[in-house]
Amino acid sequence: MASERRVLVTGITGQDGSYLAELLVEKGYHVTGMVRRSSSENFERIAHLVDRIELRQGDLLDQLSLVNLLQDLQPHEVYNLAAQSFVPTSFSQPILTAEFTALGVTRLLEAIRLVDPTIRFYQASSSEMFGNVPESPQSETTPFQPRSPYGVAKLYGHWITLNYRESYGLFTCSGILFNHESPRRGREFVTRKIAEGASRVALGLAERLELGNLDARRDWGYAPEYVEVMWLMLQQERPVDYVIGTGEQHTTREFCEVAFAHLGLDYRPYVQVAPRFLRPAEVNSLLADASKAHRELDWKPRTSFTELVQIMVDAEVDRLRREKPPEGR
Ligand code: NAP
Ligand code: F7E
Repeated sequence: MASERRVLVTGITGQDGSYLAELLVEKGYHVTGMVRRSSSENFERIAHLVDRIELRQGDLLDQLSLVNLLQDLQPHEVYNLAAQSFVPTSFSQPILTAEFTALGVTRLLEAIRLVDPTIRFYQASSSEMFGNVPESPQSETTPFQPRSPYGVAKLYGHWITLNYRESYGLFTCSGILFNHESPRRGREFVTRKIAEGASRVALGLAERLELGNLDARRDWGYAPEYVEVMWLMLQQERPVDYVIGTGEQHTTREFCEVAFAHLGLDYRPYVQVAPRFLRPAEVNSLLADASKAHRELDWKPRTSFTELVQIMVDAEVDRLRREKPPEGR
């Protein structure tokens, strides 16, 4: 249909991609997700959506696959959520991280410039770009000082997005999103790891949980609310970048405290620090000043920290109960 809005989402198999696809389907878009070829399918997070979206192969490492996709689909909007997004892996695989997370953005922007410069583009920027923060809270004007190859790669993606706006007049936006979590979070990230670990202890499936830095402070929000802002940014008259977060900060220790308490336990006997989970360089403290988004996009987070932890723990308990073999087997 000529009037149908078409959208391409990279990273659709990830946490945010799955929530964004749900939102865009609800809004009536024709949603195409770009997936990379793998020997086995990895569609767990979008299994409930596969009959309502289209999946097409492409890879941020392969320029021609991006050009062909845009030529075939002629999307009105592109959301670039694909990345190597795990900070510790960026220390062990810094070059691959740069290829995906940094250069991948330029490949996509070049494809847009070549195929259709009217396409609106969203780039998934990150609070990790702030790194060693010079001021707190962090807003759109806070200087960047990244502390990981991931943060450096994201900063490249951020600047190139802005440069294509200024140099070629493309409608490109960066959302500088602080940590956002959900039951669909990858299991290696600390919130999901704590939710799963605490649930395992409570169900008698584990005796302890090993973590790294318990004093790191993060501004954690609820992922389904954060994808709303990605869409909102592309509906504005002009392309503008925004910081998105809750404005509230908690330590990983507090996350443990609330998660175990929700299960009727004191976290202290169960949580141990294991040096292998410490990073070569740590971002100690992140806190968002999202007042510009409140003002201009009328966006505010709705789920509190305690509610977020409880949503994640409840989901883990349910999942583990479903997976647990019946008694006597
Ligand atoms: P995620 O769950 O790790 O998902 C990453 C996605 O990228 C997956 O779909 C993955 O596909 C895809 N991908 C990786 N390399 C690719 C490549 N070479 N070509 C095509 N696709 C590739 O990440 P997320 O938490 O949803 O985050 C979404 C985006 O926001 C990421 O760019 C992340 O860096 C950024 N971000 C996240 C947060 C947060 O707190 N979640 C905060 C700020 C920014 P496979 O399934 O094939 O691996
Ligand atoms: O770590 C500490 C760790 O891996 C959070 C990504 O989505 O958000 C995410 O990056 C904090 C860090 O997320 C463990 O040292 C302690 O201080 O959950 P994380 P992250 O590194 O903040 C940003 C905004 C992104 O853009 C990224 O893509 O928790 N921590 N113990 C631990 N972290 C992990 N993973 N595992 C531990 O055992």
